Amino acid sequence: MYTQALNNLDLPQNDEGDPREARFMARIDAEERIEPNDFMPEGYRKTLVRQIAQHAHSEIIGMLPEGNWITRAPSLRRKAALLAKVQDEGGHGLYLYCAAETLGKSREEMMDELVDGRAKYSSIFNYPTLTWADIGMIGWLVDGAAIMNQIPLCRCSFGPYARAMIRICKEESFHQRQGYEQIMTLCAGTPEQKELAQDSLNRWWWPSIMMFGPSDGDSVHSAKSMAWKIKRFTNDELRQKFIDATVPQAHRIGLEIPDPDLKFNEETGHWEIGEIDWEEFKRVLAGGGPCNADRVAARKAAQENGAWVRDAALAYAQKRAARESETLAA
Ligand code: FAQ
Repeated sequence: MYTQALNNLDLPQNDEGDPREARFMARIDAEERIEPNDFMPEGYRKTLVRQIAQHAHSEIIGMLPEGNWITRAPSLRRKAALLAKVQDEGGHGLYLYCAAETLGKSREEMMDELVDGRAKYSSIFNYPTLTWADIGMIGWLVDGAAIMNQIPLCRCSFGPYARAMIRICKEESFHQRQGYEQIMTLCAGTPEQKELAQDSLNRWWWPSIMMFGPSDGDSVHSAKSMAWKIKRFTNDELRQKFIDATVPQAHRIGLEIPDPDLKFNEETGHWEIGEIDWEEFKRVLAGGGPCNADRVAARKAAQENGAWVRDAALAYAQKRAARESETLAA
């Protein structure tokens, strides 16, 4: 109704000659939420499908490095927390696939793209979890980076994505807290335990910094995504917020950031980091990270092993629908 009313307004046409695009931009500028059945430019729809699907895949692939430690957690309490966290990540993936489906992309298509290697997912999940400390480090750094990036997405202009992000962020905040608590515990333990935490920080720091994506000058999609209010901050702005929040947390528990060029700029009030190894980032995105092949193979196996469950659920649903229509006809 609302869209129809807007479509009847006599608004100026935009460059591409479709008056609906000008109305759409007016709604974006007025901070209105765009819903699945509303008019949207094709570029907006495609950008959302791309970002939401990549985000969903990241949550699902992100279950693998942590799942690797469920059977080896050092206590029942740690095991229960890790199990719950991995399940939360699975839930986030499912909300996000639903949000992408509202834009006309089927879940089957998204899954196929993931298992045949066409779809991207976050670079961070192509690194291995070698020690128990890596589990705490993922909570502290990876969930920490994820919430820094995702809290602004709660204000994304596309309704289903923004609403999914509200619940996701609540859970990710809890994950970050429990990860930091795990690392604090190691740092307050024996020298060997503290060394485990430092070694893990040394391996996860730079990949976490890279999670925010290419620097602003190289980000292909940021300008459009910011204009459409899908993204509210640039990649570098979010990266800086994360660095400023995390460096003092590391220092508080006696850990050293593995960056000889790290310094605090008194004038700007920000921590400045050394050069990011963008060659490593590109290599991981191109499939050459330490675990890319394993991650995709694990998803492919899960997809194949779960085929009978999907077939059985479909057969049951079809049978039930047939029975219901027979009852109605009788
Ligand atoms: N990894 O032009 P931009 C989590 C790609 S969830 C891989 O700057 P954009 C939860 C990008 O897709 C973590 N690819 O792109 C958890 C594009 O490729 P394309 C995931 C990357 O979209 C915690 C190209 O580079 N979070 O951790 C990466 O404007 C613990 C050019 O880049 C989200 O997905 C990367 N790091 O900005 C789970 C949040 N960075 O499509 C388990 C939503 C960039 O042209 C355990 N996404 N690329 O082929 C976003 O905010 C954005 O998509 C960015 C990238 C910021 C990731």
